[in-house]
Amino acid sequence: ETAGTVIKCRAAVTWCVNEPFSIEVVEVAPPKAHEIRIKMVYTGICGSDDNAVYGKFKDMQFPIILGHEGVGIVESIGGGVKGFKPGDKVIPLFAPQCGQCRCCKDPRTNICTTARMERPKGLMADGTSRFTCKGKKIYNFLNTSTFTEYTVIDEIAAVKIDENTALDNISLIGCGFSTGYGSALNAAKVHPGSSCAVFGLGGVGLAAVMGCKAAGASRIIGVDINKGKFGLAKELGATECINPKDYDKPIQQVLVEQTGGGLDYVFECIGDTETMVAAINSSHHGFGTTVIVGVSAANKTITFDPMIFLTGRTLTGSVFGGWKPKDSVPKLVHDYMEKKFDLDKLVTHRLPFEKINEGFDYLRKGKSIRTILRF
Ligand code: PAD
Ligand code: ZN
Ligand code: ZN
Repeated sequence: ETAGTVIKCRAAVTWCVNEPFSIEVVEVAPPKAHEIRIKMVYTGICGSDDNAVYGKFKDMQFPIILGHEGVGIVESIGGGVKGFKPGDKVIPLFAPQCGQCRCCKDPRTNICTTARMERPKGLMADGTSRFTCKGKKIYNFLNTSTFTEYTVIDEIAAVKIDENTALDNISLIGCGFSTGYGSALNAAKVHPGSSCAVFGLGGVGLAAVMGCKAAGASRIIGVDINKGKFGLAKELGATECINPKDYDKPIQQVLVEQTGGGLDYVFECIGDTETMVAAINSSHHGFGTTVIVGVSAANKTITFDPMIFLTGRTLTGSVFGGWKPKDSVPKLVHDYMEKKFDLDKLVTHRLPFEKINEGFDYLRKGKSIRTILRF
């Protein structure tokens, strides 16, 4: 019986920017009102966690417990919690859904006003933390923090899934898969017969390729500087792959030439401002749409010739693939169980939780798509 008590457990703490993960014993306080405490079962490693290690997010505070793509089981609930009970299988939501704010009530967006995406502060809604280690307060990451055996999450930032769900790979629905897949289906609304290019063939970009294919695109061009990603990209639906390093001219020029003037839809799944501009310039005038999915570094900006938009191109972006998370995640889990899409191919490595640094090493060296850590 752990409910109501402080739990001591293992967590991967990031003490400072650029430092390896340190497996520590942390204290996890019981959930307060409208919070739930979750025993993590699996967590994936996403490109955003890596960006966070390098301090790419604005106003992020250390020491911190990173991780946001996970799945677990409710251990206990705080006062006033209605939608969860101990034993429920849950997926944490780095993009919450309060259901009450103007954005939650508007079908045009999935970005809940409580999300504060631009300024993650790393604390619970009451301004305090549930994690301590060696007497120090530890911050959370994107409302979730999954690199720990137990975490405490606001009830608006988690969702219950079917009790019969196999948990092995389902953590990917908490971020990478849904983000990429939804960017094609919801943000771009790719239409049958269209041409698409996906910049960056990591977990997110490959899921975007899957989304373009599911939407019936007839041409899907994968773009990556690591040709080791091309095999899987083609297996998942890319009709061709291009390495910008193989050309003397800029990649946007190559793409425009090869597509008779540019693409219908372009996805930036890298998080680099230069490739964002290249993506915009690869889209066709009059109707080309670019979707920014990658997260750029804090304080970076892009500039462009206004003629690009005057001549009818569209630039947009999406968080979590545009899915309203509480509504959509259980449906995505259901569709996965019904084999309507196959995200298992995105999982290239499995490791015990304590080998987290090895998992990040695979990501940084371009060897993995998704590593799943088990607790
Ligand atoms: P990843 O590191 O697995 O994939 C990035 C890919 O980009 C790799 O295959 C690289 O080789 C490739 N790449 C790097 N530089 C270039 C370049 N100049 N030209 C072409 N290819 C290049 O990361 P990921 O797929 O997990 O995440 C990708 C981005 O998406 C990252 O910025 C992450 O922060 C962001 C993200 N956004 C959301 C969202 O809700 N918008 C969610 C999850 C991840
Ligand atoms: Zn992520
Ligand atoms: Zn809301």
